[in-house]
Amino acid sequence: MNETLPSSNMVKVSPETLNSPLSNSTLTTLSTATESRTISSTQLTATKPKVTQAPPNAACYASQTPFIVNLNYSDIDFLEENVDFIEHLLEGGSWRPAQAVSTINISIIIPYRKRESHLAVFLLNVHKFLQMQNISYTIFIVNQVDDKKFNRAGLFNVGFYEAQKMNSSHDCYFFHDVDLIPDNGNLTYCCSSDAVLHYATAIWRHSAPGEIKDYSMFFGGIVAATASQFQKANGFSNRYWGWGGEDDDFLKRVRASGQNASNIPFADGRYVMFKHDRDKGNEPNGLRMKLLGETQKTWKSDGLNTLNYTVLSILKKKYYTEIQVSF
Ligand SMILES: [Mn+2]
Repeated sequence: MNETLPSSNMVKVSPETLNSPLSNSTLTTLSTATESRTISSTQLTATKPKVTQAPPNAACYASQTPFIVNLNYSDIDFLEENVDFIEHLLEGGSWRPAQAVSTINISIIIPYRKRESHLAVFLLNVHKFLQMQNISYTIFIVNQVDDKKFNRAGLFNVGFYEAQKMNSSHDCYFFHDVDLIPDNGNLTYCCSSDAVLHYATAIWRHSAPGEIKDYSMFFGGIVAATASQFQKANGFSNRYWGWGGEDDDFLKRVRASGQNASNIPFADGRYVMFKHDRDKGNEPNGLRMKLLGETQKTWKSDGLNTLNYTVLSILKKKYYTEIQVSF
């Protein structure tokens, strides 16, 4: 069951809690963390691979508009009647600015199953957040409608493949959880040709505002890649059913394919995460450590090139394009 949304529409984190960016951030290649992971940077060992933590390029940091995260909406129909920027959306949750600051065209890919209240809050905030940046984008909800265990990584692959078919001009893909809401108007969504980017590095929980956790040693939540970077890594693995491991696997693929991984700085990658119980059908994957041990030899023959799924329908809704898929 999802947590009740607060009546206040503003939850702000004080800047003081964000003024200590990490100088020595690393990413793990094997994670034993649960969803409430609280590992600090000092607990990481020197044997773990270092990841650069620099802004990918200046164009990614152009936005200067304050952004106030709004957690007040839980009903998608309510948005339609009350939120003016929704009117300017094109069919299927696309938007193009009148005066684009760049030619960037972003696909936001959301793996999804039965999270209606999170989706409403996500749409309210992320449409507004992206429109402030004057970039073209489309939001894709990849809805797993079968009864199998949830396959977050497989849904990312499906979303990438289907989004490419629909919009071949889209060249920047955000692989984005539905329960992470951006909380920094200066954070701009873009891809870097230098590295696959990990965005959600500083996460505070909706249930515990003010307490910011450092996720810069992980590669989950939100990552951004160009089409060619994603293809070069052969996408995500299709073999992770249930919770855990697929994000670490993706980091291994990025590296195995000779590419860099980079963190958005801790001071910038701020997100709100909704607390939620374990979803039915997304129980921890007991095979994940075994699978992670095999990535190095299996990544070329498991991924985008072995994707097997059925699209039941593609619905161009007002706020998003929904791809209903079964594996
Ligand atoms: Mn979650």
